Amino acid sequence: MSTTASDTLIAPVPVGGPDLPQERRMVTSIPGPRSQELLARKAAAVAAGVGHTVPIQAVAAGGGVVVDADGNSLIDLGAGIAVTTLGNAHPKVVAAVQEQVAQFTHTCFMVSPYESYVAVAEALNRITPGSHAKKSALFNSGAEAVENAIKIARKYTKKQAVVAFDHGYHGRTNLTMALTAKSMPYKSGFGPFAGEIYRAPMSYPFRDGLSGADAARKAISIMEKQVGADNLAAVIIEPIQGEGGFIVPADGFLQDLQAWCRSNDVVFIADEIQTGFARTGAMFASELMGIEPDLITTAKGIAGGLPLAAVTGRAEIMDAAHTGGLGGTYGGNPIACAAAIAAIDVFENDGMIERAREIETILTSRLSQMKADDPRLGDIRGHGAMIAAEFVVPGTGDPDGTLTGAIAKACIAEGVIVLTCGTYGNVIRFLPPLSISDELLHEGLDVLAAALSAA
Ligand code: PLZ
Repeated sequence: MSTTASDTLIAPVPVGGPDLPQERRMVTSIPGPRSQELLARKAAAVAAGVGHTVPIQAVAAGGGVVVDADGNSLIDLGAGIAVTTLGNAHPKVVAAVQEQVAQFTHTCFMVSPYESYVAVAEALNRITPGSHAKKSALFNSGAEAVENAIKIARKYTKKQAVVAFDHGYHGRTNLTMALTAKSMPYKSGFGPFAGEIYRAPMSYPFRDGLSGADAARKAISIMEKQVGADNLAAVIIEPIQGEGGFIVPADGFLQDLQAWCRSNDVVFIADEIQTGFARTGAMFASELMGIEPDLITTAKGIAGGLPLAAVTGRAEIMDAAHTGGLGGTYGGNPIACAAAIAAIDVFENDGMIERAREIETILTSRLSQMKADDPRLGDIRGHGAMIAAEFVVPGTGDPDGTLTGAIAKACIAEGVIVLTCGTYGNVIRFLPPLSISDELLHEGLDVLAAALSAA
């Protein structure tokens, strides 16, 4: 009798969450037979445009690992792109979701309001930077939050233009594609894009060598000369850029932009979708950068893995949209809201900010050591559990995307999930869940170091 991959299923699929064995365990090469089976079905059934980075069939995750259907246990240095910040299947999130799903799954907040949506709004108004009066509105995805922040800013200012930045990423919907900088793979062939979007240069200390003040002057000159403050509704920027390469602007850049926005009736929007919720060693990266945005968009980490997003900001701006002008069938779904209340409690009370800082120390010291020994490592940067290594061609400093891709692939083959980013694809980003142990983090970095020397 012939055996198929399905027959060779490893003993029962483990239950996810922090009780999963915290180990890197390779029982097959990647992808193993069961994962290959799923990937073949994916290729046949799922649109080709939806890619994947790690060729496995995930069946459980928690702590600092993702387990696949073949029994491999991979070290998770990606957290599903900065989503499972407090750990996958966190027990408090699981309990909150189980309780809510048995109570009611949906009423539509715009039809019959419920308490958890209001409680999430209250929590966001309290924990986002600034002591001014704030209000919030809830949505499903980061892109949807960004769309709504722009709608609100336009309605409030009665102006239309929006400035986004080089290397910026804000989503894949039509308006957010226009805001996103990188053509391939996010925009290519998908135009025409939304109008009245302009782009300004980002402060990128490793590549532009400019002070924050000089970089801000360049950006402000474009806003004044190419757009005009009289036409400009909003400036939107990630306080630390995510997909664009974990670019940390020079000191003072964001403060100068914000000051200019304040004196020109321009809404300053911080997109904290990737940086939010303890990720950077502060509840929000804006705190690290010394800014208090007028509006802030959040998603990803907000609800422990459930889809939820928000716009939070100055009450007078948030209230500019007329009743009925904001919303959506699922926005602020009760299950996602229950998860967010549990998640925010963990972020505030279970030492998450401190843990992000500990992870920063481990990541930056190990990576700086590697950089000292290897000129292909051009720059190590970031904050908290959001740290990146930028790879270059020694001598010229040109971006080395080929090397970066090869290293990432080698890490995944050895059971370490790493993600790349950057306009030139030459950045490896580390976004571990804060629930990862020091031991696993070090082991992941050992694998990276070996991949680097072998490359
Ligand atoms: N703004 C700053 O990081 C999402 C996208 C991955 P959604 N980043 C991961 C991919 O290839 O699609 C993101 C972000 C910032 C907005 C978004 C968009 O959030 O929830 O993916 O819509």
